[in-house]
Amino acid sequence: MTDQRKSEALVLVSYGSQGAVLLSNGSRKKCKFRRNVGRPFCGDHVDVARADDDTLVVEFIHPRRNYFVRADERQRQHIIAANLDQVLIVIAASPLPSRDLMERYLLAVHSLGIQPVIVLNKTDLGLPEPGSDAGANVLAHLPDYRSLGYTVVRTSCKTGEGISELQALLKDRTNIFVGQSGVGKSSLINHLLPDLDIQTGAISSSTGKGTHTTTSTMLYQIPEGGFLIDSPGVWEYGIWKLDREDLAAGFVEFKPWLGQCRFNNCVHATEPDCAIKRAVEDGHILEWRYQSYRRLLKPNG
Ligand SMILES: Nc1nc2c(ncn2[C@@H]2O[C@H](COP(=O)(O)OP(=O)(O)OP(=O)(O)O)[C@@H](O)[C@H]2O)c(=O)[nH]1
Ligand SMILES: [Mg+2]
Ligand SMILES: [Zn+2]
Repeated sequence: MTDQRKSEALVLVSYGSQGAVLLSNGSRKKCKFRRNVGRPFCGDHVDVARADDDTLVVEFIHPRRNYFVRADERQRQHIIAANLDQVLIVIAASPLPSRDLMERYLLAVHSLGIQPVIVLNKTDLGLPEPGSDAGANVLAHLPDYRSLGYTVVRTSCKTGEGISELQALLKDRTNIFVGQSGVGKSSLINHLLPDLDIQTGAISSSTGKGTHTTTSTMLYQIPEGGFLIDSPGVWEYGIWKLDREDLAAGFVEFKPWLGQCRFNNCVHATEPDCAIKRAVEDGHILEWRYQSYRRLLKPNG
């Protein structure tokens, strides 16, 4: 390496040993990663240097402010994106959310110390009748999430509902869209950033390929300021093994009662004299949220 000019860059996409970065002059360039430097992820701030053959190489990964992860079946964590200000959890009436999906996402976002935004997309489809289907019930619970203090935005890529409201929430922040496959994350990004040619489900369905359109996490620039990250959809969002405190901390409405149980290691399950259970009985904590907490508690034993 003869040219030692270094510059700061933002990682747009990371494929393991290479990816693409956004340079401070606004250009997007291919970039190689080095094993001894480590793998940068989407949203990472890095220093890059120009090699003899004019390719860029990452020399340093700046410390991460935070990073969003998912866990696989063996509870190993995988970084999806780094340095986020806001996580937008996108759900829709089709495909319906799986049970406890929202609580898993909310726990993950709370663990980053940042605020989630819930986006109900495809409002043009209407809402299913709440009933025995857990997914339909998640949609019916949206007013409850609002009363818990979460921002809930209703959007439609068909009618344009909520797009400008969403735009205002995203501006000047680094945002990531997460959620099940097919809920419309890429479609929303296409609406928000019309100049971007993002592959959407319509393209893949016209070619007869499955519905998993987005295969890698990718960062886009918002012309008015800020960044938007599109992530591949999941069927089930896996959460890692959380300790008792982290789990309860993800349920914001538990807070006033924490520390008031008879046992200080109370997990608010079958223990006597539990302040959380009392709050549920007294109607201060929603029964369905408590049941969700109990289900999430189980894998932790
Ligand atoms: N009716 C309706 N359909 C929508 C809306 N938004 C997206 N879709 C359709 O939903 C399908 C999936 O959209 P995508 O944007 O690819 O979904 P995604 O969340 O990015 O999916 P993955 O990349 O697999 O995670 C496509 O056929 C879209 O046309 C909407 O607001 N209303
Ligand atoms: Mg997508
Ligand atoms: Zn308790």
